[in-house]
Amino acid sequence: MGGELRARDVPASTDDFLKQYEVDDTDVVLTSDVGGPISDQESLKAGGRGSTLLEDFIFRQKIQHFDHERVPERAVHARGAGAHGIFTSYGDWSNITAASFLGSKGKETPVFIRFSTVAGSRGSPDTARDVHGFATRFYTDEGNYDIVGNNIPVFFIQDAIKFPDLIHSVKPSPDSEIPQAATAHDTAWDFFSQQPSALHTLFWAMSPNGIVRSFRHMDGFGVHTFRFVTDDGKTKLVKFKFRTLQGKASLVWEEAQATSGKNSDFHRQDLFDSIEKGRFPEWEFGVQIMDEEGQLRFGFDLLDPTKIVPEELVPVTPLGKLVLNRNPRNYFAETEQIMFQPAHIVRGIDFTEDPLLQGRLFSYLDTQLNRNGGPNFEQLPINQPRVPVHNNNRDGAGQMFIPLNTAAYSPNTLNKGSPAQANETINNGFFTAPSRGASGKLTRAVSPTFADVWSQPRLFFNSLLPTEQQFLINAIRFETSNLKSTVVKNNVLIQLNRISHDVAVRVASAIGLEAPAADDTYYHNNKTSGVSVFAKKLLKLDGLRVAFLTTGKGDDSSLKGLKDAFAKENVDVVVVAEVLSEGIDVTYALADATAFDGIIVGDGTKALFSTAQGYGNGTAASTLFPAGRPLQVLQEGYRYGKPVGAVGDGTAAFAAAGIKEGDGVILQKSGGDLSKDFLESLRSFKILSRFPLDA
Ligand code: HDE
Repeated sequence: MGGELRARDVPASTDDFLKQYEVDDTDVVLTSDVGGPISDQESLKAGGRGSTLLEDFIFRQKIQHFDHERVPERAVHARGAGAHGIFTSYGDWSNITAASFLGSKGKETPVFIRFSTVAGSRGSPDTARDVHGFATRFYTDEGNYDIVGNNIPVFFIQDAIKFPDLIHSVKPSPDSEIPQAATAHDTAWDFFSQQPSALHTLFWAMSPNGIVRSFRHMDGFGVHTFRFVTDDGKTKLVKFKFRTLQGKASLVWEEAQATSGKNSDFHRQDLFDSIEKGRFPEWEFGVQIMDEEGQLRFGFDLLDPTKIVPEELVPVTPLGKLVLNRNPRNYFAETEQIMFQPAHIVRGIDFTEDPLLQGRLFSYLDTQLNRNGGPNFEQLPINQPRVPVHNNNRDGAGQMFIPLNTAAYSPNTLNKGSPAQANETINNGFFTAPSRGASGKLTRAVSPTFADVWSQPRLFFNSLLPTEQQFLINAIRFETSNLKSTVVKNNVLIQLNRISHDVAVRVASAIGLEAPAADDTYYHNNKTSGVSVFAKKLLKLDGLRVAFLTTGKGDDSSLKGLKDAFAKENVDVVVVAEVLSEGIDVTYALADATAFDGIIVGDGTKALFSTAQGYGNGTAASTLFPAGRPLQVLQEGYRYGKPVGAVGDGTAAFAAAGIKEGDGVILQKSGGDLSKDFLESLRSFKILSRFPLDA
């Protein structure tokens, strides 16, 4: 055998591997599934008015295929969107890992990322408050490598055996199937308050990190500690991070709720449109690198997935950049059928003993078998590696290939010992880090090193801006206000009180209960960076949308200049008027504050904002539907913390809306240009000073 391992006839390492599977239905004749031309699309009946015949194979084939169109949706993370891209390594990282995709500077590896929410079903709204999935597949030249991570760096539980309990508690109630894609119900908080390992992740989810502006505006994390292994067997512990190069941004809760109704595809559309317009979202992929020795040295256990390693203690080493640059061509074939597994690993990367990770290594294969009805799902185009596959796995439902080797076992002589074991001359095989070992008495206990689950939620809370802390408290107030059980509510207060007496008191005041007396066992004043959403300005404004509210009668001489200035930053100006016509993008009937990141009122619009057109007074002008929509868009945009601006007599709208001068209220001075100030305000994204803090 030479170094060349020949496989199925698939092109290896092509950028666009999937092309060979694409089907173009243009200028062709309709056929049956087995290729016979179909000339008539009516069903076969006994007489013009007669019954349909069982004999009608064309009818049966079409309907039967339709009846089987669905596969089970993912048990969790059912709602999602994905895209193709490229990972480029910044360097040769063979000093820390043998992973080939990190083997040289500039090396490119195709990727597919699927983003998701966790609790909702496949048709649930995108802007539900939730942890967000961030699952990345690297189609490396040594096989597929998946990092099946989230936008929140920690997880609710420390042992995989509790996963069904967690998910049963957050999913809708088994009797009514309510609420969809939400944790604001008794079972979820019953679990969270009985299982305090959930608190840290819960705090992240209740903060702005749980209601991201888009998938492009969030980081991704591998969550568990993994191992890097070099060719000569040296190992390091690592934590993975994908840092968004757009910058982090989030919605506010009321806005997220309204968006769910106005555009339940909000995130999916943002991702798709950004890529279609060539504004490719980017992330920097990096690792926190730690020695194997002293795994408890930070005061917590590196195997505990409810802990972050603060970046002050171990900074992130950037390894490469990931760019998403192509949308799927078929949602089902690509995004729905991609089947990630934490066990999809490549040489140079190894697992750790984190009990959550260990359980996931079983669960994902099992769930794929269930979704696909057999073991050949890796043969689906989106799942195939970009390198040849050779082994003695055989048969099963939907086998797509024709294996020629009749000696489908190993060792064999009849096929010259092939497929042969990889070795140093013919590829290197996987290897388990030589540092790993196992010993100890069998036990079903949680490791005592996992016990403190309160200090890090406090670290998280301490590290937020005051307004973000307020958002978090308001979110817990919202969720707990929905609870019926006083026992659950009190249990929640007991847990919150272990993190912070202040938080417990502020939540208790809203739900009409008393917080317990302060319990300062876990109280401290430490802070860390990288957990806040709004502490840093956006790095890029790509794909943000600013409404320009106008009459559509051409009163707006400033519009062209504004559009040009915004286009330089890839910000879209969406012109809103009463009637669609040349230069008008949407009508007031369709426009809603949730669709925009900022709002500018154009010149000549005074009449549009006349309070005489307000709600309920029956004096709507002309076709405006419903009455007062322009005012409503402005007021709600302001309330959701968006920058608002006015040109010329557009300032009259502010008086009508009750908006006073202040941060993020940008008025065009005579002869001036508001674009610079407005763009600067967009970079802050939300005007936090508009949101009141508890006294
Ligand atoms: Fe998952 N998880 N998970 N999970 N998970 C699934 O796999 C599971 C966990 C994550 O876009 C399922 O293909 C168990 C942590 C993402 O296709 C299932 C445990 C993290 C996705 C499953 C966890 C994740 C999934 C459902 C506890 C972040 C979507 C369908 C041990 C590090 C991937 C499927 C995609 C999906 C099981 C915990 C992330 C049932 C048992 C921790 C991003 O196999």
